[in-house]
Amino acid sequence: MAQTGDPPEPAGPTGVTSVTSAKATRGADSRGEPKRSQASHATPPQVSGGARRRGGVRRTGDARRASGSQPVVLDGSDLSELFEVGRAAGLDLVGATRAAAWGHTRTQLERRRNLGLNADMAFTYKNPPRSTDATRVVKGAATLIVGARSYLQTDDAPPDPSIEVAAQVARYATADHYGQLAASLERVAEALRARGARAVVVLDRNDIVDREAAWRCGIGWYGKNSLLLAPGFGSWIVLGSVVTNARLNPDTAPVPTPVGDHCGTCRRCVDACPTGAIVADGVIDAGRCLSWLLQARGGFPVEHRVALGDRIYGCDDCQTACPPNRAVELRARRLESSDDVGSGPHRSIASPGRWMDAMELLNLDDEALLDRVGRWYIADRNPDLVRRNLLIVIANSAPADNASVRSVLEQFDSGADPMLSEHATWALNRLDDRIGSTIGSTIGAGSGTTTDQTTTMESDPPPATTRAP
Ligand code: B12
Ligand code: SF4
Ligand code: SF4
Repeated sequence: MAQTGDPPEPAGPTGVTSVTSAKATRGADSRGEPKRSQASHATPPQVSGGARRRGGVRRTGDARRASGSQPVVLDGSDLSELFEVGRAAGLDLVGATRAAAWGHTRTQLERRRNLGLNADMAFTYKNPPRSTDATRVVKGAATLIVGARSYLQTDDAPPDPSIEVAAQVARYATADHYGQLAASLERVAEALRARGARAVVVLDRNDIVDREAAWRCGIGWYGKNSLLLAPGFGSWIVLGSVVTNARLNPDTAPVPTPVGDHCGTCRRCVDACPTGAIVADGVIDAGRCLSWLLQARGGFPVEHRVALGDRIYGCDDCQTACPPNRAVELRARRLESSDDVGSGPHRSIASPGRWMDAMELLNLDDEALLDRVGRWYIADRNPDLVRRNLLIVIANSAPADNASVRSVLEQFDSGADPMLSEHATWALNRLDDRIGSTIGSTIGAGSGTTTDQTTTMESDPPPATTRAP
């Protein structure tokens, strides 16, 4: 069983184990932000991960209770105890850092917003000074205790063959991983409150930039796909924090060392992105990212409809292409087959809800459809945005000559909603084009040419619409 604090390191994607990235060369700023130059493989002292132990929590800490204006002070032993609470409650990794205004992150948000890279997303972009300063969450915030929960899935089963048109859900959305993470962090917050501190759980909202908190705790490194990868867990983790006014004792609970870059010269995620949304190392153009476009209001950009493929919610391509992620998956499968479930990310989650029946969903009424996609972020809870996505998935994946599929699309084509009608028109044209491509390929193959128009279409912009919208 792995000891806490020593999750195994993944092999560097290129065999490079100590690399100074563009980001890593950025030194400490005037606010004393940590340097990103430490390309250390050593697990930082404040991170605790690996095996999740169950059972009671030893009360070994001697945190001073808050009395009047006296702040709660956390020694190293108190932190260990709080980490233990988190692990017992289901966290795979937990770390701590001091709360501070993150000048660099604020600048990044403002810069990317000015460049329009946030598309029309609000989230952390809405108020960068607020989402980069934990004292806006808790008055007098001094510490962040950050937790990560793995959502690695080792069972990547193909869709049930009885589903005529299978729509794919990204792995993070197949179960309530955020809810489970929040519940685990809440146990840590309760333990802090029991010591007299204020403590609030934040995750995946506008409050703070979750990854920066985790990076500062030494939980992982920033990948070129912008995701945070934890040694031994990869990027299959969701992140959240407990913001508290309890202070770290600088002598016994030193600030951790961030994990150095492990990407090296690898660029697999950049190359794998179907829309070229990774526009610079660690920078995503949300206006091209399928994960955002599936959630955004309005029409789905025509130029990215073919690239959407069969995705109905979220996109995992820049993660499945990632060598450290693959290594983590392989290792987890090996552990499963050897019954050694005591170490590493061993949560064996079959993929419930990873594949959905697109035709069935499209036939549901508003209430039933929203019920089926329950936890997903859908702007204004507007079910037509889900239908919009389904129409594209069907256009890309349904058997092109299936009469019943066409008849459903024709109903939307002539329906009252202009957005859905336009997407249905596009879908019917796409089916026509796919039939044309198949015939073209067959003729090409028969005449000895190497034309493969179907393949080309998967990466090229869609053909011009020939049907009147
Ligand atoms: C907005 C948002 C999105 C947007 C934009 C994503 C983006 N990259 O900005 C959209 C909708 C596209 C999105 C998609 C996804 N998201 Co999202 N999203 C968020 C949210 C709400 C805010 C992120 C944010 O503030 N971005 C702003 C920029 C400034 O932050 P950043 O990208 O981290 O920027 C840092 C790096 O650029 C780095 N950096 C700076 N210089 C350099 C230089 C180099 C060389 C490098 C490598 C890095 C680097 O420093 C910056 C910060 O200081 C967070 C939750 C939260 N409250 O934080 C979840 C969050 C980031 N999302 C998450 C997830 C799971 C996803 C998806 C995987 C879901 C899916 N399967 O579809 C995809 C992944 C797409 C991708 N490649 O990013 C997780 C990520 C967990 C992880 N392991 O990193 C988060 C943290 C939610 C959570 N609490 O767990 N998301
Ligand atoms: S989530 Fe998909 S579209 Fe977005 S950056 Fe990753 S691979 Fe590209
Ligand atoms: S695929 Fe991307 S995130 Fe993964 S190691 Fe390579 S460059 Fe880093």
